[in-house]
Amino acid sequence: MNGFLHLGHAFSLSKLEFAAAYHRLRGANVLLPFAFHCTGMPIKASADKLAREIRQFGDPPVFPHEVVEEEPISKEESDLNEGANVVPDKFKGKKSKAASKSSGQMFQWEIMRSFGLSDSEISKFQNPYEWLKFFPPLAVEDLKAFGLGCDWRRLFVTTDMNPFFDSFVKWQMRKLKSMGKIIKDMRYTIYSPLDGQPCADHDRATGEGVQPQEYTIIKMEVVPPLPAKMGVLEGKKVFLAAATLRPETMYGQTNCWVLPDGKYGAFEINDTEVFIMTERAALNLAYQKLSRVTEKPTCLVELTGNDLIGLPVRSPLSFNEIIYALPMLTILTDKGTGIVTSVPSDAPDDYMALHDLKAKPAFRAKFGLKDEWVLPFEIIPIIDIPEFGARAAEKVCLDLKIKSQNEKDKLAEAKKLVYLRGFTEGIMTVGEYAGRKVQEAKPLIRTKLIETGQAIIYSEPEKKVMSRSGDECVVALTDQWYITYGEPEWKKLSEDCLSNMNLYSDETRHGFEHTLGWLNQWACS
Ligand code: A2H
Repeated sequence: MNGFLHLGHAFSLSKLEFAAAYHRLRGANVLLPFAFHCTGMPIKASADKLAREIRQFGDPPVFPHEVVEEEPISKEESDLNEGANVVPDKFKGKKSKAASKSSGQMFQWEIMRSFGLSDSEISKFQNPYEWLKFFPPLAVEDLKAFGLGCDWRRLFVTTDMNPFFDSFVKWQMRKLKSMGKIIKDMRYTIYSPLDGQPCADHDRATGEGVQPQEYTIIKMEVVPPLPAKMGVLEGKKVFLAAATLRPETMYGQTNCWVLPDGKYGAFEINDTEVFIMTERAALNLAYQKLSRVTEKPTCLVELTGNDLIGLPVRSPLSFNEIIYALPMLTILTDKGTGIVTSVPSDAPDDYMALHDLKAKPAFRAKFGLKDEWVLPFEIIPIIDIPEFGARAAEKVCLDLKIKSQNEKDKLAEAKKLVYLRGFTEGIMTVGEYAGRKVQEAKPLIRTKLIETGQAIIYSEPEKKVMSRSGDECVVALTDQWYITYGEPEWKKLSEDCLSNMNLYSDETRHGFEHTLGWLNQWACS
């Protein structure tokens, strides 16, 4: 109810309307009630967004852009502004090219105007309860025009606007809690810093279905003396923070990678330790209790990749006691920490980038690399993969005739091949777990690195997520209430219940079975 009903609502509702009318025609006494679901973030986020615009641009607001009259809204924009439910051809409001281009979103004020609200009315909608008073009666008019045969005496809205409904929800939650079905736990959750709370699927403008992706951050200790530019870090323990999905490969490190033009910073993790990484990674960590100041990264010095090239580091498990930071041109600054540890035996990207540096003296000269940072470092065999051998990345790069680190498509293919076969069939040939399968060794090595303080857990959204409030989400480690749907006994009861139910199509039954199958602990609020 953060806007008018649209054709999608009519479509979904048609199934109920047709079924109700059909059974009524067959003589059944059919009850079709109706309710407005107003719980959750869509309304609150829209109200907050409006309040922010008024604070920033006045009431009525004067937006700082060129206004284009009568431009129909595009499909993508109307998807983004799903709550606005603007019909492309009918939209005759004003909208800003600048605004939609820069953020991909309209101002909430403009969405309200497209509903036909006057400037003097719009301001009231900063109060979320206003939406619940305004939209449901208009929706009832539309539903009547649609011909919906429901019993209008059985109509309600959710939320604490409705004390009866609210009491029911409270009763239900207390009952579940006393049965031990609701628990509190710390979890990695997609989170909107602007809203100050978790950002669930329906609270997202983009990134529906995106989950937290967990990495291991390897703490590569920078060997003193520190270069002049990092003087302010004197007395601290400074680490290059490398994000990896393959902690079991750390025996084979030959160097680490930085993006020459990439922006990095030295961020305080606690009173003694400083991590060098991208600001984006520091922000995620700050929401995971890994920042001197909670939820706020504190940067002691801004750096570029060029400042880091040539830094000597000591890295956990590495057979090479000291390795160096070298340039890699394909590092993404919106993934991991922007620092990558290099294992050329098992990572095709690492193999090709090191190969480029070794084979091309001009390339080394371009970045001012000393030969001794590069040339002495050879592939270290650490994992044996059937048919691929112990230098799997090299073999696959040669087989696919990859010529440089810039052949992205071929490298992606190589990576897939090595990663899958390595994980499922690889055997460790070195270290404490030599002879064990990679699958088994991986969690053991990871746990050990974390327990000994040589690595930490890091999590970030697997793809970019934008909240409906308009900020980019992070992964936060939050205290959350969960309903324990996955509990074996409870699940069994539900499955028994389902098998006793009379459903009208197999598709529906399979849908229920599928969901009961995966549904585990689920956040509730
Ligand atoms: B992996 P996914 Cl041995 N830009 O670690 C580019 N690549 C990055 C990155 C960034 N900002 N941050 C991390 N990575 C790399 C080891 C390794 C990795 C081996 C084999 C395969 C492999 C040693 N390099 O990754 O896109 C890091 O390299 C292939 C799966 O999140 C990290 O793990 O799947 C991996 O990419 C994360 O890639």
